[in-house]
Amino acid sequence: MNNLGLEKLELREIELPLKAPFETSFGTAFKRRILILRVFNRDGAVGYSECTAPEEPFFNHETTDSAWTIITKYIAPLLTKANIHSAEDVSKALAPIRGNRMAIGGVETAIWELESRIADQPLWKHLGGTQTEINSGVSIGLQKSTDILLEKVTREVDSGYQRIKLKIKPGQDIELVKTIRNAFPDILLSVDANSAYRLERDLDILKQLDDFDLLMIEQPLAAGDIVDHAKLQQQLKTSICLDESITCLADARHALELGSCRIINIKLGRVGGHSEARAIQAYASERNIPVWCGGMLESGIGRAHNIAMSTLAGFTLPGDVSASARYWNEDIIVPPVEVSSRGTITAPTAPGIGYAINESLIEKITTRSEVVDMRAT
Ligand code: OSB
Ligand code: MG
Repeated sequence: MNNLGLEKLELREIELPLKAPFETSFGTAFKRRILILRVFNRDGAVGYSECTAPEEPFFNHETTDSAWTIITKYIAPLLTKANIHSAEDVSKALAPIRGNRMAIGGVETAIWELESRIADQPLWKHLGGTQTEINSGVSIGLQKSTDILLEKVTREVDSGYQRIKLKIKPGQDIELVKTIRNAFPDILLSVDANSAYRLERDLDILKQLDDFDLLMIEQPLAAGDIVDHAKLQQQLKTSICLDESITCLADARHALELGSCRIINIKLGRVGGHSEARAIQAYASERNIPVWCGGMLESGIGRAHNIAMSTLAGFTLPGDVSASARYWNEDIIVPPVEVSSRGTITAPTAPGIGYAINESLIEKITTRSEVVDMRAT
């Protein structure tokens, strides 16, 4: 028995060229190979989502290809056998799968979207969101020169974004942060290292970052180095924010109990979907730990899910959810995500993710697809 009446799951890989390459400490993305999911129920209702797994296993272990395999071979069959009465049941049913949370999150968020459409309400309300407007920041990749970086930061500050995040790595850190801070003494500024530093080797450099009044230093050390992050936090004035280290509520609890961070970045895919994201923000909120919504260079569908999640009360800092036009010439949702001159995004009023889907564009850029039957036999 399956009250949501799940009948089939469609996977599509689409290819979207990025307007400009995006460089982090772990590599450069030139285009995205994005897995778009569509779940159908017996009454013809549909739910859309995006799996946030990147092309290569450098951010975490997952990839577009690994997610495809895990979804078709394990997630769909487990859900077919399970008793799925509501979207809240999905993550429990998938608990036997170790890791692979971006694959799980892809399917889980599609089922939440389906359920909100059946309930005829915006996904953000269906999740319990209360903020009708979310605060938007930008993440700016490593650049060829500090002059180019300064130009990019200037453009984003001028368009109204509320917080600027700079990617850093060893050898490209203090000098660029100093330049941006001198040019913009008052902006909310943070840095993201994507695990590029090591405590014993880099403590001096990391301590120098304390001079720039940063809002946070995101994920300086390796994902598993939660003890070293705690040691580092004790020696810094600046708050550490964890991204890669937090894959579930238990990780958040461990990090907060150890004192490994004072801020948490929540990414829907990384934590396995809306239920876990909601649980983490509630847990953090009770402990006065601010959270914000991270990004994985999503297309409009993933972006819309991020907007819905960001309306939950615990999301008190500007996130990395920015305008579609920063990344895409043409997005797969209509209208694209737009950001006001005050750096805000208004939560949509239509049911589900609240944006129309450009099906013909999706069809045109699909490179492979597969449909998995989910009817119980
Ligand atoms: O660590 O936040 C990150 C992009 C790809 C992989 C990891 C990260 C990022 C970003 C970009 O910082 C955020 C976005 O605008 O989507
Ligand atoms: Mg990050």
